[in-house]
Amino acid sequence: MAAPSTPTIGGLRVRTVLVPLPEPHRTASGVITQSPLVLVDAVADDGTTGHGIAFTYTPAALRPTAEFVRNCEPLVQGEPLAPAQIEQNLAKRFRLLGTQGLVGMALAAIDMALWDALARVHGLPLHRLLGGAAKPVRPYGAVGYDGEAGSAKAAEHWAKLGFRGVKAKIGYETVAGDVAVVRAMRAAVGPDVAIMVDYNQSLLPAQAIERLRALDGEGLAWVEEPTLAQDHAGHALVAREARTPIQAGENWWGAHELQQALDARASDYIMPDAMKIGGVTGWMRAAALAHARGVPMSSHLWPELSARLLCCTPTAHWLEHTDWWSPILAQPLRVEDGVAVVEDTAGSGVAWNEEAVARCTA
Ligand code: SMN
Ligand code: MG
Repeated sequence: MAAPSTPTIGGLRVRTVLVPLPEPHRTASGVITQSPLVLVDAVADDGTTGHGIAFTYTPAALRPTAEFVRNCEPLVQGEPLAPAQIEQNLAKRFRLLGTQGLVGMALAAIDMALWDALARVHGLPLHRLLGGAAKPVRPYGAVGYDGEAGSAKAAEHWAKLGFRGVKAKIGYETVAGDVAVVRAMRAAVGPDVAIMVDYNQSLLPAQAIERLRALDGEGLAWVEEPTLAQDHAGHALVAREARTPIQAGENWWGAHELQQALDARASDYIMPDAMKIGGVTGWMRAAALAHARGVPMSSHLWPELSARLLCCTPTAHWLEHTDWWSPILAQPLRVEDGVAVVEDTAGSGVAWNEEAVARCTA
């Protein structure tokens, strides 16, 4: 039987939304009250449409990123719907400029939309298009920088929903503050729920080593980004000194930076961000590197897409669960009995709730 022919890319549709968070998400490095998102639709010449998301963190980057995606349309229009080949073409096209920052965010959203379209053309869920099969992926719930009582309450909320892990933002004024928050959460969730903590790059390596000494006895599943994300040597120093596993990766740009971080032994675990790592194409390269070195790999944001990608990740670890973008999605990720439900529907799991998109248009 002949395979269906590959359609060509007809064009890109680009929209911008600001999705308010139900509650502000505080970190040691700033607060997030809304999600500025660039919604990218890749339309194939047979009408099949795939969807991708760029999260720009700040509204200041929203329109420039959208504009950059629009400016990329002539570079992909009329080309075969072959995302890995398009990635190579665009990487070459932007080699002199570089593919980090807004460029990387735009290219990743295009990559996500192209893979989603390809999966839909073949009538397959993304994980099956990539040769994987649905498997249980454990999500953890997000707890903000909300003090002892607030963090314990949020952790208890996730545990009651069946989540087997919770991750809190820490980096309080003193290490005693960090320890108090961890202990309050432990008292709220009991011994069987994993607790992770995230410093969001707020410490110097020497400070991190000191704080880790106090936290090492608390049974934490990991300590995330204790110091600057791009300081791989600093992270490696902390990882060598700490008994608790170090986690990092959400701010590494592309598989090459991930490889440099692994070479530097910056982190015991890794958690690439589907956008900063370079979309589906970048994720699969990262998964291969993690596999080659036996490093457990979790995800950052993009829960619907990441759940499918973790099904194709040999060292899959935890899924970061956030529902921030659920309002604009037709089918947000469901969690049942502490496990993410990976539906067997065609695509990457991302499709729009058009009414909500219209309400959030920015
Ligand atoms: C985070 C997520 C989204 C915005 C800011 C910070 C975070 C995490 O570091 O790990 O979830
Ligand atoms: Mg983090």
